[in-house]
Amino acid sequence: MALDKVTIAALAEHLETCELQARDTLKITDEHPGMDWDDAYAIQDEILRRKLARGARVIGLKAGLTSHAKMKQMGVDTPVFGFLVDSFCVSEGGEVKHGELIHPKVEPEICFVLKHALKGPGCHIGSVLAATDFVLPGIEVIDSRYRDFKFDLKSVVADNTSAARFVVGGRAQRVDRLDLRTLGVVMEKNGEAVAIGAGAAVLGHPAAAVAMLANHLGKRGREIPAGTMIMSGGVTEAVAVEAGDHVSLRVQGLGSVSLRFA
Ligand code: OOG
Ligand code: MG
Repeated sequence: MALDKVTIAALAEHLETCELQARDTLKITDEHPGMDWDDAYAIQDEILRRKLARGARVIGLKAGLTSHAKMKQMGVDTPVFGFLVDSFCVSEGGEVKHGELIHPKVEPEICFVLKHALKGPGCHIGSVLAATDFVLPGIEVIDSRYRDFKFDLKSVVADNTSAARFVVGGRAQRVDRLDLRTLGVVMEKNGEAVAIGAGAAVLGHPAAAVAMLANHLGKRGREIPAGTMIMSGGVTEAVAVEAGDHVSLRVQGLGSVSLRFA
């Protein structure tokens, strides 16, 4: 760790205030170039601690930057992990207030719900599939607190990987009836297809993103508990949205899910 506790708490407060007040900021590594990975996750943990202290509940976990399209869009090269709390959750077909966010973008995701806990190290696609109860489609609304979405990996980890809102729904399916690599994904904005892809865009197989998350947590002595919902990361580039936009996602065999921006 390169940062002390006071600095970590101050950066967490700063980033969370930007989130709650929909204000942007410059990436925090500009002021703290020596910040390391442990500092970045410690800031994210402190943001979670602040939310839990105000009564929030963790209702899922996320992997991000798991597809080449996303890595290329953001100019980075490693997946990152974050948390989802109840206040981020939008009901199926529900409304997101655009004014509560800075510059939201939407991305199509394949979501896993576990029936057994997963503990790394050593998790792989097979262990993830064996631990999965079902998969379902989800739209993640990301909203980097950094100006113009300009960040590096440590800054985005500290900012809880741009997590802001999400919706899951459609038709949940067991994984033994699906080939998650060839699963077709179509996201539409106002009735027009804006993102098209297949499951394999996520690390060759979306379950690999969940295995990476389990192995990442394992290094920190943690696990993914049974019952956890995990978003495996945007299949395509993220798409910017404005107030009035309607976004729907159809995933082959998994039905569709939607939300709109007011
Ligand atoms: C970081 C979050 C990326 C994904 O699915 O790739 C993410 C960002 O692009 O702002 O959630
Ligand atoms: Mg995402």
